Parts: sequence; structure tokens; C-alpha cells
Amino acid sequence: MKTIYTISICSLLLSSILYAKPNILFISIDDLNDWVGFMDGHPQAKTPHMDRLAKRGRNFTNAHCSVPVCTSSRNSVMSGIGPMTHGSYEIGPKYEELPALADAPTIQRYFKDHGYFTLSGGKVLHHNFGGRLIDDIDKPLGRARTPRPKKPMTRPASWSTAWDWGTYPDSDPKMGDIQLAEAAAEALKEDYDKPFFMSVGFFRPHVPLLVPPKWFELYEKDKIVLPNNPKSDLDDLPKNFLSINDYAVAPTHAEVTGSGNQRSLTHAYLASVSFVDYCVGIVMDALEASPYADNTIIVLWSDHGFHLGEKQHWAKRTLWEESTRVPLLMTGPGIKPGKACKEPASLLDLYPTLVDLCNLPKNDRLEGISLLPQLKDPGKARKHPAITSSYFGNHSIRTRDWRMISYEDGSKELYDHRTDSDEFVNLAKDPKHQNVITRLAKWLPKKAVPEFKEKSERLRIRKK
Ligand SMILES: [Ca+2]
Ligand SMILES: [Ca+2]
Repeated sequence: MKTIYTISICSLLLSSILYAKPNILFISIDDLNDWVGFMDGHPQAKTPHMDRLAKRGRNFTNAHCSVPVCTSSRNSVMSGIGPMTHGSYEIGPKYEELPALADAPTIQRYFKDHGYFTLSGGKVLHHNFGGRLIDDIDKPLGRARTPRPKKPMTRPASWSTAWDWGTYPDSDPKMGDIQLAEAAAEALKEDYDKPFFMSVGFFRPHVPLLVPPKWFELYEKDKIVLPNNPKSDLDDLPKNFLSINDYAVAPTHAEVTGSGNQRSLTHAYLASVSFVDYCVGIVMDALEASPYADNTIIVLWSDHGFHLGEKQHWAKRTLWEESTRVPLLMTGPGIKPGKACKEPASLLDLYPTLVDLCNLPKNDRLEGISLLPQLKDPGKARKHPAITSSYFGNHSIRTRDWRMISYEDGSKELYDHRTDSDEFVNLAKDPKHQNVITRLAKWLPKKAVPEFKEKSERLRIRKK
């Protein structure tokens, strides 16, 4: 009798371990491009914590955002619904302002509705930086606010107040991102009677590039390698997007170089990247020391990339590699370490992938495609390219080997990533490559709702 009793207790325990849903730690980083060790985008970038994470699971080195600005990218990730359906192709409307998303549960809400305890803090959705819609989460982790200096640190007087940089504040504990990382670390010490879905949204390396002095001291300013951005690179481009900063607050490349600030800004970006890497490390260490170490899936992603002078451009919004490509890491139970995945992936794929990994019912509205096959085998080919859109009617189609950009006026760019990862040589007019253009053009969206403009117009800032 005792034996039978023990066996049934053991099998109960075993089944609860076997069938327990994994926890999710969903870490987003704002404006982080490929200047991280595990993507090799800058030879001097120091990101030991994220590199450690990359070695543990799957590193998607060809992952791209749906829209290369904060709001629309995040609305797409969190809804699993892309811009051609929700109509936000530029910075602007909040999730809850987009009629197409009115009944679309955020990924947090979906997991909460299916038995998860949800926690969220920092910049997850763009607005309010509280990381949530009102009823999305059970426990807020804070807003990651960092005080700004009363006077400008380094920026030229004519630049946007957002575009400042320098050694501020004087120590880590004053940084909102550190406070958020520590709040997440504390939350990982607690007991939960349900699996959790914890969203943690770090704000650096978004401008202003203000971090404490020790992060600047990691790099020797005079020895920092600057991106190779020959002016002649623009000679073979259609006119679209060449003046895109007229619509944004970022300085032009001429303003950056003319004011002698290119090296200094590049230094500040690298310092901010190393700083946010340290924040990720705080959360990783806390998870490793917790009871959840072996049953938590970590997803780390950035909402879009960032130019630092490439194609004479600063910041985001373009359809080139620097803007669209993002770090994307996934680790945890069921994801064996292995080679990096070079197949195209979209941030839209995160929602269906996590639904799959956690065995939740299918959400029929999701437009991405699960990455489960590539989590099992990084070499498994993907037919579907990564599609990025910026402003209505402009799209990039990125496959394993190619990028094609098609602008609203029909002009095109084509790059062969097997030989030209910098996208220097536009092959769109080369007769030998018309078959590639025809093949890739089949992926261009056939239906796209018009841009939802109600609020976005207000947020477009013309400098002159
Ligand atoms: Ca962003
Ligand atoms: Ca070129």
C-alpha cells in the first residue's frame, strides 16, 4: 500500500514537472542595433552578458522589425499583427488608439488569459513607459525613469533636447534601467503559484545617450572604429528616404560631422550599449540564482536598429539593414545551444513562437510564423522573408541572401548579402538581377490599410 502511495505521489510530481508551463522572461531593449558581441556589428562593442546568453540558446542573426520606429514596432510585436493590418507605419498612435487592435489581446494579456501571472516594467509598449495596457498585468515593476540634467550636457544648442549625450548621472543606482533590473531581480525571488510572463523594457541605448562615467571609460574614445560610410554610397540610390531626417528629431549626418561630434556620439552609443548589457546581466544573474532557472524561456529583442552615420544617416526609419535588423535571442527549456540562425525572422514571429513553446491555444489573428523549427534546427530553411515597412507604401523584403526595397513610387534597391553586407552596391538596375527582383516582389504586400493618421500627424516634427 505504502509503495503504491509513494509511486502515485511520485508520478503526480513528475507529471507536474513534465507538464508545467515554462515561465517567460521577455526582455526588450530600445534602439539597440547589431553593435553587440554576438552579432559582430562593431568590433569593439563590449556586451559580455548578452554574449553569454547568446551562447546558451538560439541567436537569430537575420531578424528584423516590422516598422523601424518604437511605437509601431512595439504595437506589432505585442499584438502579433503587422502594420499592413493595423495601419501604423510611423511613430504615432498608441496600441489602444488603433481600431484594428481594439479586440487584439497583447501577448501579455493572452498569456494572462491562459493561466499566467503577468509582470511588466519599463518601456514595453511605447507610451507611458509603464509597459502595459491597463488590464494587461498583475504586477507593475516600475517605469525606468532616469533624471535628466538641468542644462544640456554636450548637444549643440540647435539640436533636439532628446539628442544629448555625456557622463550623467554620476552613478548606476540613479539610472532608471538599473532600478528596473533590480525590481525584476527582486520579483524573481518571489514565489508564484502560476507560471509567469515577465516583460522588462530597458530604455538605453535610446537617446539621450546619458550613462554614468564608468561606461564611457570602457572605451578609448580616440581608438573607436567609426562605421565605413563613404558619401559615394548614396550615388546609386533612389531619392526616397535620403531626406528622411527632415521628418524627425535626429540630426543629419552633415550636422553631426560638421559640429565635430561623430566620434563623441559613437562613443556615447557604445557606452550606452555596455550599460544596458549590464542591466540584462543583473536580471540574468537573478534568474540563475532563482528556482526558475531551468524552467524559464528568455527572449531578448530590440524594437529596431540604429544608424550611426551609415548611408549618411542617424537613427532609424530607413529600410536599410542598420534600421531593420535587430538582436534576437531565445534560450530556455527545449532550446538547445547551437549555431546562429541565418534564416530571416521577424519580430512578428515572437508571439506565435511563444504560444507554440508554451502549448497555448492558437490565436488565429497572429500574422507571424512560429520559429519553433529554427529553435530545433538553426539550419532549417524559412520560405517567408522578413518584411519591414516604413511610412505607407515603402517595404523591404529580406531573405537569407537578399534585401529588396520597394518604395511607394516604384523605385527599388537590391542588395546581395552574400557579398555586400554593407548594402553598398544597389543591383536593382542590373539586367542580370531582374529575376531576383521579380521573385522577391511577389512578397510585396498586396493589401495594406491606409496609414492611421489621427494622432501620428501630431507627432511628426518638421525641423525647418
Ligand atoms: Ca526604439
Ligand atoms: Ca550604394
